[in-house]
Amino acid sequence: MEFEAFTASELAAYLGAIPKVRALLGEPDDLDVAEVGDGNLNYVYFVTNAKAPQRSVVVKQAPPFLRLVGKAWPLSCQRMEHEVAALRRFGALCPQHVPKVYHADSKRFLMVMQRLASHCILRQGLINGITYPKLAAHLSTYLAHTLFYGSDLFLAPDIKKQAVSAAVNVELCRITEDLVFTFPFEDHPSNVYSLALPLSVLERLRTNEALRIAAGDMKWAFMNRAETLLHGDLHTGSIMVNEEETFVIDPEFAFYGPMSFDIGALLANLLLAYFSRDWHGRVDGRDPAAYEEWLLAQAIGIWNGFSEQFMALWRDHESRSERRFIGGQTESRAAEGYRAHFMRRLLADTLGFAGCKMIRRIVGMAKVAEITRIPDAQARALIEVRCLRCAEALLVERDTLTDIEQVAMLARDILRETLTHV
Ligand code: SR1
Ligand code: MG
Repeated sequence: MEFEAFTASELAAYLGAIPKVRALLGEPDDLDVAEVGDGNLNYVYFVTNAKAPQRSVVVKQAPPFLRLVGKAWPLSCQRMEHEVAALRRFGALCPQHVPKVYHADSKRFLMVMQRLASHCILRQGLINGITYPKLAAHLSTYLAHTLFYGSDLFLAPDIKKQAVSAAVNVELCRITEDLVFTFPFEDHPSNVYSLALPLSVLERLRTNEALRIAAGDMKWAFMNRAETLLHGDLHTGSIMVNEEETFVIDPEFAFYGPMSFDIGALLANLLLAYFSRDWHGRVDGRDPAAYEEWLLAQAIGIWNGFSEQFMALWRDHESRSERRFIGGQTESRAAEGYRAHFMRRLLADTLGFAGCKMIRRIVGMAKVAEITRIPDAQARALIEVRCLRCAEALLVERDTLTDIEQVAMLARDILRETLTHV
């Protein structure tokens, strides 16, 4: 079927014809429809009963192009099926952190999902300097459960291989391969640089051999290590929060890839918030230091909480299963040794992916609001240079940064450095 964007009345009539959705929303004539999407890919509508505003849903529809660019960048609408399948799978694994899907239509490339009306996008919350007391606990739980239960540590090998094949997501993986791992390291026409960013800093991304090798390793890992079902785009714009709850939305980039890619995306975005805090904090008239430390505490809490819960799920599963990943006579010591080795590698890869994700947000085409909303060109460039220095260190030193506290120290050191060339 050809793609057609709905008018408000068409969408209201469409939803009214789906009994389950009509039961949630009420009569089509009472519905207000507002297009609110500000993401890069899709249309997003809030549909609300004007007489009973608590009766509200989100409708998400994939047009046959990248919204950020328009028809000049065609994309298949089938991406919506990946998103629906991933939301359902993650929702089954971690229902407290994933919005409900009420209805999906693969012919209209849309879905109807739970409206999180009392939550805000985490990126905006971080720009506003809000603390969320349960954030690290919630995100570490989400990561541990989704990453463990999609992997060969839990699934039977035949089921896992079928799942890998069903989740192949060529088009959206290609976007990541290009925009995260390739173009930012080249003089590519899609790159967008802020004007005050020194040329020497850009040059370094292209010529620093250690950095290029590290980024190449991460690209290879992304393309070849089908470890588990990933969210695939887990930045702070894909998370909705309030004081009590945390939801992970928008998994259209889901595919079987390296576990550390999701954790790295989250770490990268916390670090981007960290390095830009000085600006946003001072604009608000607040001392940024306390919030900077809160951001680092989230990074530490997410990694530590994730690794504890992931190991606990792994141990618990093996204690009850006949199938152990590391079996044999020396089973228990070898298994614990392997788990420790596994987590060290996971941290190193997390840092490598975080580095790539930070670099792409500074020099690539799709940026983040905590940086782009800084109107002072010099202040912005200074923050960008710090982000790039941190990203480079994460990539190049990923094997020697062996615990997350060291990463926090690295970030603090870079924030305190006097930069002379901006
Ligand atoms: C061209 S799409 C740009 C970015 O938006 C998404 O959120 C992904 O991060 C993608 O790379
Ligand atoms: Mg998205």
